[in-house]
Amino acid sequence: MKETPPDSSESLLAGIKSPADLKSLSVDQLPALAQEIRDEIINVTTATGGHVGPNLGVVELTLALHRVFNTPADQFVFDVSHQGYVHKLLTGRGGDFFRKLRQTNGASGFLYRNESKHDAFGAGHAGTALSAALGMATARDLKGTHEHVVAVCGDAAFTCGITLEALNNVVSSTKRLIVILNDNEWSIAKNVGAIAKYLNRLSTNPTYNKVHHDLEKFFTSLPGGVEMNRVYMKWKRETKDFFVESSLFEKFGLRYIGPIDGHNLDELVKNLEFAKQCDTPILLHVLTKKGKGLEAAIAHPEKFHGASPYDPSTGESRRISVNVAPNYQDVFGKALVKFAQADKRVVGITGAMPSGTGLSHLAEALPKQFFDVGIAEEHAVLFAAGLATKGIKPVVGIYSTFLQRAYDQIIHDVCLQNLPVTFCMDRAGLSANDGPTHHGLFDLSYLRCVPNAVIMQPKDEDELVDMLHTSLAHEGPAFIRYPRGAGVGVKIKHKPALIPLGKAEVLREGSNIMIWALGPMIAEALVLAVRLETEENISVGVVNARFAKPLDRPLLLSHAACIPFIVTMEDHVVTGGFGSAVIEALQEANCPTSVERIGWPDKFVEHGSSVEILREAYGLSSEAMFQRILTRWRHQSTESITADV
Ligand SMILES: Cc1ncc(C[n+]2csc(CCOP(=O)(O)OP(=O)(O)O)c2C)c(N)n1
Repeated sequence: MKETPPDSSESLLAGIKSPADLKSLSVDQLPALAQEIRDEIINVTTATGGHVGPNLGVVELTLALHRVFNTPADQFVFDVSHQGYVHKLLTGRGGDFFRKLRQTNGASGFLYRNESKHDAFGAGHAGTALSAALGMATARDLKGTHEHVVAVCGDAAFTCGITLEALNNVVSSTKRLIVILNDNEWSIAKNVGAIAKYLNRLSTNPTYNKVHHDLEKFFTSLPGGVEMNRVYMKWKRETKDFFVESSLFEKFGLRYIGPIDGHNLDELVKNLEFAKQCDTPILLHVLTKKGKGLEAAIAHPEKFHGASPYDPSTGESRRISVNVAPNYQDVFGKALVKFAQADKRVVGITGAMPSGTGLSHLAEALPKQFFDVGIAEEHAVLFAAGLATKGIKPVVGIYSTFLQRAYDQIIHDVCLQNLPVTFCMDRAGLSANDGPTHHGLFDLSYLRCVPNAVIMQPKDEDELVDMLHTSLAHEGPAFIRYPRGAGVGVKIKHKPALIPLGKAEVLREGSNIMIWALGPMIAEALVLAVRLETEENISVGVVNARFAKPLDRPLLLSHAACIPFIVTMEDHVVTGGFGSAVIEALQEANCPTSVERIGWPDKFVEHGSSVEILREAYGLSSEAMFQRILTRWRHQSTESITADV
């Protein structure tokens, strides 16, 4: 591993504490600074992992933005904001803070308004920049101030519905907005759909733009040329492409400039200076190379979009797998291939996440039964609903956090019509390094209240396959949640079993306390049960709840009838989650049984070095849970003795 270069007076980067320091450098120094920034990003991410490719691609673009504009007075809104490392390095977040990227007390992997005054808008989900920037530009106009607002959007952001909704509103909302289309042709995988094809045509066939540029140049060179150019622009709009085709963006009323070489600082600065003076909304189409400066990242753009710690010379992951168990997403992807081979009606749908969700297995094996719809979760779910009306069995592979975007489609289109769509929600639970935009901590709460939704969580990878099998056989919507990473290492049965809906599984009997747990919390519950029994002589049972909805009420009520204390455990917020479902069921049946809910609090949990560190910080370490259950049990026992007396 390369050593992280020490801060030294010769290092240009070390001397940059704010964008003003960048502006004090000469133009000639910028290429050297760009190199230092690339080295720093590579050095740091080899150890921490992170969004390597996207950031290496925007070094010059970000330098040019900070040369031309003045943050925080001017405002940049980065889409997803996963490409914000360079911006962080230029806005006082270098050195040790950046070297702890995505770690506890280090820089977040995304931008946050509370991390820096230079972060005008936080994000982690795609497609929000244009809309937010338009809101900010409109607020500026309403307030009569004059700062610049710049939205920096990747090409895949234009596959998002919200970006297109914002585009539709730009000219009716403001006259001054600068949009950077950072086009590297990649989403996480290769960008997909008609817009990707269109952008490719636009960037590889600059004739259109050249004709316009030449005419504009010609008009502005004439006496009274600025006015003539204005008339020409108006005419161009009104002739409706009769003379030369205008770009899609011009049809939406934005001025289009491009394609611009995104690694040519001089060209970038000139075009940004021009954009700064424009009195119409303008889009600069900037072409960049994802991973520029790191061979492995250029060769493997998908892997290096978001990489785990790696060896920069080989590109190989440094993560030593101590766990021989396969990842949940691979188990899901491979199982789906088998179900889809056996039944041609089974199809898989992803919103631009084929490898992350494991659907790449299906894409390779059965491409006709696989759909990547782009970063379009709302469409993915509605598309699935449409497919389901015709007897197709759609499986939407999606991260829990990104399914949030399709909430109305879940309610209005899938569940209301009781359509048999299966949702496989990956990354359900804490996603340590990525932080609050990526934790899958809300799905039980937002799904539990929707009629017809069946919600399950497997205890291991074998049960995941059973649940997929059960969902595909179910005549209505089914949601399966499972965590990031490795399963527990159990053998997967040759023939999957159907699980009766709403049937929990007792893993361990107990007479004092019964722990009802979901998913990965079951292993924790079993450890606690043994400890409580051996160290404290408390008899503790454990239930694999399997279903958050429908809950196994008969079993729960039978426990409540003879066991005085129930503990629920979930990798989810307690507010409205699984534990709340248990309390509701007991309350409806008038059971006075005490319940202790263990889960994440009603807070946005920050990023951290590991799940364990965050669990510790929130009182969810094994020891803390042990003490909590014990304290509550003792308190309860004392109370019941007092009551008896
Ligand atoms: C709503 C949502 N869905 C999926 C993702 C996962 N995701 C993160 S970045 C990304 C691709 C972004 O591509 P692009 O905007 O072109 O930027 P690039 O990384 O190529 O610079 C995706 C799909 C997300 N962040 N948000």
